Amino acid sequence: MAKLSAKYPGEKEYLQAVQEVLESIEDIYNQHPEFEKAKIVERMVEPDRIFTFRVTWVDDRGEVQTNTGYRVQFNSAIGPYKGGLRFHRAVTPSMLKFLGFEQTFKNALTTLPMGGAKGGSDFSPNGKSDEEIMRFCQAFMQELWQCIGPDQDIPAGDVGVGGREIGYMYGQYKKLARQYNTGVLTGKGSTWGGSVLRPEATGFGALYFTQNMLHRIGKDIKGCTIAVSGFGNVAWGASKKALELGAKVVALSGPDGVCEIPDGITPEMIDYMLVMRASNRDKVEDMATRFPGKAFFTPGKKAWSVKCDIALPCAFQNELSEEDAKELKANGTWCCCEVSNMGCEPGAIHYFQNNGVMFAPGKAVNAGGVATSGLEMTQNASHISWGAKEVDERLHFIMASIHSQCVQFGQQPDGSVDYVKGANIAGFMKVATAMLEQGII
Ligand code: 2IT
Repeated sequence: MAKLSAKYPGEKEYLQAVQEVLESIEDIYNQHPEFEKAKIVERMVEPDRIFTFRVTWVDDRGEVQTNTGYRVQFNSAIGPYKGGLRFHRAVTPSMLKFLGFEQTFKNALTTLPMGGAKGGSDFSPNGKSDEEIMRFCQAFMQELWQCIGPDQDIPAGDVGVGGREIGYMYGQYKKLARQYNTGVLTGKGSTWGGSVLRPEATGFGALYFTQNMLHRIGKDIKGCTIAVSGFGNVAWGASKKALELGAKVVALSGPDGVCEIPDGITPEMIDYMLVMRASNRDKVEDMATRFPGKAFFTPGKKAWSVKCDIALPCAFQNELSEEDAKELKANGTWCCCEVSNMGCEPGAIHYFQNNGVMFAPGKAVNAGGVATSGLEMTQNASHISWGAKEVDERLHFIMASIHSQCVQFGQQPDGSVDYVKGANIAGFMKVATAMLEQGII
């Protein structure tokens, strides 16, 4: 860690993600001298390669705009590079390195053969028109297409990249590469190679994982109150499944504040989340405006200020601080499943773990998204498409398998499970063993 911090000073998110994994694997690493001999950790924390490129496009006023695009190909030990693209004003190499690093272990947990990658741009979709989004996606793909391929590197969506953006990028990829293999991107539309349930999969998978955790201790999610942060694709899928399982989503938040929903979210509100996402306004207040008397907006507050049984961070890294963790616990929260990547600050995780709040990390909880991308790749490669029942059954199986890997590697002497340790060790052992077997490369 000391060497890495000196080499990459200021890469806060990247160093944070590496530190968490190294802390978890320390004991098991020291039991394997062959890992140390092959310098597995030193090799694993460095991305295989990073592509950086200029993206220039013209806005609706005719002005020329320039952004920076990236693709971080992190690790290919267990399969081709796989991971999403993030379009957000705060994107930096540090952010994409943390996400690519996390993706490597997450993908290893899914049981599917996928390496880790991440990419994106400091382009902000906020306030952009549909035409501007299309022109940006096309300009971005003008560079990216040379780095990717269905057997090399398969991007998908992340924050700021959904079905619409994947559509524009796929269209441009075909023009440039003259390759018509749908498997080059996942999260496609369902009529042109996309898997049914891929849009829902991250949120659905997170709720299946939560159910697994609760069932292990003899509880059920039915009747529980849930606070959700964000109102994008992940928050949408999580709210939809929570409602279906009989839980009550009592809060949604955005960068502008929180909406309290005392009687619980309704199907109409869940549908409206899609409208809010497509508007590029990034304001959760719109929910309260649309549903007066049912959703109540407070500016500047987080979802963690609302009393709930279960907290589901579904938005952005470091969105839940130690202070938030304390507030949740004081209000009676007894479980937090991190759905966003690295959604909780280290202090929050430690506080939960030391104060009897069950906690599971993003790389386990949110892996249903990329796992269903893996199922989309399988369907594309076989030129078939599965129905919802088949995909959902596989997703259930994968989330149960991730949960049991966490239990296997995270079981504590007192019978409880350290899900952070479990997920990190299970993912690490799979990647490390594959790297060892493939020699010094
Ligand atoms: O963080 C993630 O796992 C994603 N954004 C999904 C990646 C994917 O390739 O589906």
